[in-house]
Amino acid sequence: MRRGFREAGWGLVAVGVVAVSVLVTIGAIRAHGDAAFDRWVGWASIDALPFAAIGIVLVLLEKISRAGGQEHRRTGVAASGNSSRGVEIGDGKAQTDSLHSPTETGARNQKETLLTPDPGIAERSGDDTESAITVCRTIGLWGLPGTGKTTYLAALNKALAQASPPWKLNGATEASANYLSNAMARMLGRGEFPRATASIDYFGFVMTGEIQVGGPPGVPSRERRVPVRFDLSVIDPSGELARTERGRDPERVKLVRDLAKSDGIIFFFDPVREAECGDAYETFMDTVHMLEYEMGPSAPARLPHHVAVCIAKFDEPSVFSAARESGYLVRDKADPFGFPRIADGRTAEKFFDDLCCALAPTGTELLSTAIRRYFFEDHIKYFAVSSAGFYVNESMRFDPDDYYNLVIDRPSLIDWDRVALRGPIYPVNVFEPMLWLAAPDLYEAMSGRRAYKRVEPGSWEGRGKVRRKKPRTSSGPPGTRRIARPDHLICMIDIGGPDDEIRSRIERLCQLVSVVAESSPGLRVSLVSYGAHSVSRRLREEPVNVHAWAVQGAVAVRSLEGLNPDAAAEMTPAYRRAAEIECALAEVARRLTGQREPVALVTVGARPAFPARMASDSPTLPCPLRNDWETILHRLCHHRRVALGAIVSDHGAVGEVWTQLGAHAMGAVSDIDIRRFAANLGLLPLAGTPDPSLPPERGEQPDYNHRHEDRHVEDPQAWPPCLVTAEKDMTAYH
Ligand SMILES: Nc1nc2c(ncn2[C@@H]2O[C@H](COP(=O)(O)OP(=O)(O)OP(=O)(O)O)[C@@H](O)[C@H]2O)c(=O)[nH]1
Ligand SMILES: [Mg+2]
Repeated sequence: MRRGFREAGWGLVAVGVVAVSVLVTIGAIRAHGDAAFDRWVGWASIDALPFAAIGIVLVLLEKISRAGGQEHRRTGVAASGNSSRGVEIGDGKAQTDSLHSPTETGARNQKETLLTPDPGIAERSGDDTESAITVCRTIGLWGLPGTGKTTYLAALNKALAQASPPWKLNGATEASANYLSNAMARMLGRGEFPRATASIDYFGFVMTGEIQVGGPPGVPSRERRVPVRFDLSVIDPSGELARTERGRDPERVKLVRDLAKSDGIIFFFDPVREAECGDAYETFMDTVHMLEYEMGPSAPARLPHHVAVCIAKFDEPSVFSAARESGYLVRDKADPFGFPRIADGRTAEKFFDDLCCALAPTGTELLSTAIRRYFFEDHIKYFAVSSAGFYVNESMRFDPDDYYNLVIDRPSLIDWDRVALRGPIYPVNVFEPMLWLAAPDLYEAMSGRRAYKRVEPGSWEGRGKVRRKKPRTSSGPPGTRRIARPDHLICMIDIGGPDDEIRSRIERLCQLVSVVAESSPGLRVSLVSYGAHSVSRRLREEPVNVHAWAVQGAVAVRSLEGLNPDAAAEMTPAYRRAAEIECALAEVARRLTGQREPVALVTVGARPAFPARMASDSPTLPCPLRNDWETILHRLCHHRRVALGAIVSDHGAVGEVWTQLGAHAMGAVSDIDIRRFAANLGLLPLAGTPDPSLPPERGEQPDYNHRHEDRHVEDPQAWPPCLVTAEKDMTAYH
């Protein structure tokens, strides 16, 4: 009910009641005789009736308008016009939550009442927080180690600043304020992630801002801003405490007690960790049983907490591509960066179910059902969250070919110690779970105003995807075609596996380099060694190493001789199924950026590359850096002429990668004809007639009669066809 109308009504009642009763009383006192007195009393009754009726109508109208307001603003707290008065919880009892230990708030969930803001608040557009709706909440974070709980908190401040209109986050205590400024300095300033949490951290935060509610976006006359203040107590435990192995460890019991008393829980599910460890279901069940026990026998059939289920690290290439391929992505039309996201709620829930099913062998498929079994369905909401956000390059728009915002120095899949941020963070969906838990209806008001545009599943497929076109044909006169001679020989050697195999590979490569260096003293030679990703904490990792780059042949031979197979062999146990060819290729491609000279790339080894993502038909774990050897090789060959040669161990090379790496020349370590191999790559003149077993172009006679400087003006069509560049349309990359 409008304030002016209400005040006028009550004024009328007051004047009516007071003035008329005074008049009637005076009249009655002065009345002469019983008849006159009775007449005054009669007037008194008649006059009182309409004013009483007006009063009753006003009371009823007031009641109705409050009930309407309550329906729209269910947040569990009654607000007053002054936040310093504290808040009233549930039954109206004044409440001042301790920021360092959760209070009896769990019980409050069961008797959650509706928010009734001062009716004037919503109308006072642009008001400061003096008259804000104030909400007091205890939120617990729950998730296994490394699932991104602390990073989420550290990114919250940035997420709030990004909101429209922007929000503010302050520490409610000195320790919390210090935490916020340190986390900001660490993540935004130094590009570092937070350290692993040691036990249980308690924070007190004050979130203040405004929610725009009312008409549809862009209709200012119907919009209004509602100032809001959240007093949050946040519990951030170490993920170790969620693990079943910790049994009934006192710290773990304390955590469960804290969670039991909290109003809302943010549950972190990290698909990358789950693919590696597969323990989310088991630990969820264990903790949830402890929670049930803690709530006691009088608790309702399901746990009363509100749970925001967060699919963490949505920016991880394996997670992001899964969402993209399944068509879950949307863009917020108002987002200046055009970041893709997954709509909260139903869509995110479906994606969560998909991820759980994809990880089925580990039991994860049971997790989604278990969450719905232990919490009330309308108390659960799903979010796809990225605290690190997507990388934004100079274009200041999301780039589907370059969005990963992490730099991984050398981890296994879950070794987070050496991971840093690549650029500034733009958190995606970090504010939303917190807002939903604190004030669901304000969240609905905010999210209801968003306009999403669907990203079609195929819309980015042309980028980074291979399309085939007809192989190029030679334009030069037959038999006289010149083959460009590589300026640069790049050797990539696998230094994993049995000692004697490594030794034979090194010997063979030494032989090749010596032979070609002797014939072309100006040739530059590079040496890159690679092993396998560790993919688990138990396995050691041998990273890609560049031992020599663009040096003389003799120097490269010395580097090769310096490779120590004994030391390399010591690195066992190592992952045996694959070798990090994709990372070695990425390193080579990086170093060749901007150079257009023809190169020969010789790879020595036998193991297949790590795939970019988990494949259902392959047991090999994906590359932790999500490097895709095929894409890198395409790019490498697209920008310059690359002759590809492979020398494989005697037990044979496995996988398509070797077919492509040996596109122009292939030989076995034990019986390779080094001269012929080198000639097929254009590194040596080929003696004798063309090899009839090779495609016509490969067997053609290279022409070495040109001077070294002439190489760049040769017919680009004349280079031996690289399978990769010749068969695949690279225009899609531009
Ligand atoms: N790609 C990506 N990685 C993330 C993100 N958030 C966290 N990480 C990575 O996950 C690691 C662990 O994050 P934390 O926030 O420390 O995880 P936690 O759940 O607090 O871990 P504990 O304190 O050990 O329980 C970080 O060091 C990052 O490498 C994210 O949004 N995207
Ligand atoms: Mg932590």
